[in-house]
Amino acid sequence: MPIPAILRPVSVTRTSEFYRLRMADTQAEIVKGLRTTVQTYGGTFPGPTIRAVRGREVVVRQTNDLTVHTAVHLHGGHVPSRYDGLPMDLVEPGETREYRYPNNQVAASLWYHDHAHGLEAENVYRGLHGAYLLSDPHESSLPLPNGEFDIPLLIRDARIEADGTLQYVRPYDCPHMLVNGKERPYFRVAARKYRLRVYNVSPNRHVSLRFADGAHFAQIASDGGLLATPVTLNELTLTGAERAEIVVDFSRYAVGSSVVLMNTAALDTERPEVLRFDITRRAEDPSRVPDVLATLPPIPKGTVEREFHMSTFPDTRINGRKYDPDRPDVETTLGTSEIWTIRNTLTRKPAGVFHAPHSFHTHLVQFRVLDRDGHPVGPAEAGLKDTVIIHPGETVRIAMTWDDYPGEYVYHCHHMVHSSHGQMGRIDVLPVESQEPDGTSKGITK
Ligand SMILES: [Cu+2]
Repeated sequence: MPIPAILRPVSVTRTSEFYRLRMADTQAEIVKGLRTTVQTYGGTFPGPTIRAVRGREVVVRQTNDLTVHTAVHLHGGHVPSRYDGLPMDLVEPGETREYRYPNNQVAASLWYHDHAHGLEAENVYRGLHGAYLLSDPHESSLPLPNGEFDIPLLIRDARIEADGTLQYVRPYDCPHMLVNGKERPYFRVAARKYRLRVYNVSPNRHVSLRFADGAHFAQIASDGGLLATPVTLNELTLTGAERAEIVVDFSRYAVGSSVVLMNTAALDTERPEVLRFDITRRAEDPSRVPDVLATLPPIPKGTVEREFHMSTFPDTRINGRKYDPDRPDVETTLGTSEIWTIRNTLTRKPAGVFHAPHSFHTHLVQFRVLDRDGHPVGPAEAGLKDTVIIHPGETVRIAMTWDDYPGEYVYHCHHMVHSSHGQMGRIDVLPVESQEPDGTSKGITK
């Protein structure tokens, strides 16, 4: 299993790191012995990992040397609208565009990926995705596994033909599971604890990950950062674009043995194996998982409520409408706290339909998940989130505050085949001056 290289800055100033990336086609060996043409950031599949530190700006100059439009979005990033990579804010072939990320949020496993209107699913599928690991002094001070024992796992599906061609097809025709760009790889580990940053970067599928022996592990972080306390699990479900950081202790295995990570949500026609860990050596392990990881901010007290109905048939829509970049669907005012009720209008999961759950994602903010069908969510979903799974028939409520940056943003299903077909809405965060004279905000879902 490859580990994506850490991108080196081209220059560093007192406040900022400057990076350059070129989007271009290249060839990768995804399946052993086959050459596959992919779209890349910086020539690697997936793209290189950007490491950022809270309080230091990251500036990325992106040059599009592909033949398709692109837009680069920092998923989970608290970023001004002009650097958000909105669907119509395109980098045309041959163009260069600078994105500036302030990194004024807590440590989190973010990722950068394509967001060009109508093309994001295919562009991400073809390779335009990479990890962006933000650290902060508090997180760095914890005794968690670090350095070579802190590893991102970018998991996704694909269809590779016998001649190596990467076919862009329906999700239930994608039998190849890739981790960091290789099909069902193995990873040589020491018999000690590892911090694994698990990403589901599949365009259109959720995964449920479990070790073949049912071993437990500790979840320490969700999309937007550390959980308050670690959560012990033996299965981890991640919908499209969700992340979880887990600490796995391989010291329970003998040197020379192996353990396989399986996807229990694989179709009957697919192999469930995702990744094999080979325990090859002993190692010192001064790391541990503290009982208390972080102090979470208070849950926003929403003063505005909105409802969103996510439909699948006859086409993927939100509140019956398809995304129109010229139509604001929601207007709010900077600083407003809101409660959003999101319902998956499918009443049950149709047999064999992979894309029945939706993956609800908001730009700009991390939200909190209040409840699922009226029941409080478990501790793994109680931290900072930017993406949440909505199963058929379910209603999920989330709360957020639209703070710091006025401007245009989007919210959408992160099953990217759905968003590419219009399951996305536009939210305009208005500056405070535009409040109504009586002081009420324009909290109206049109
Ligand atoms: Cu969807």
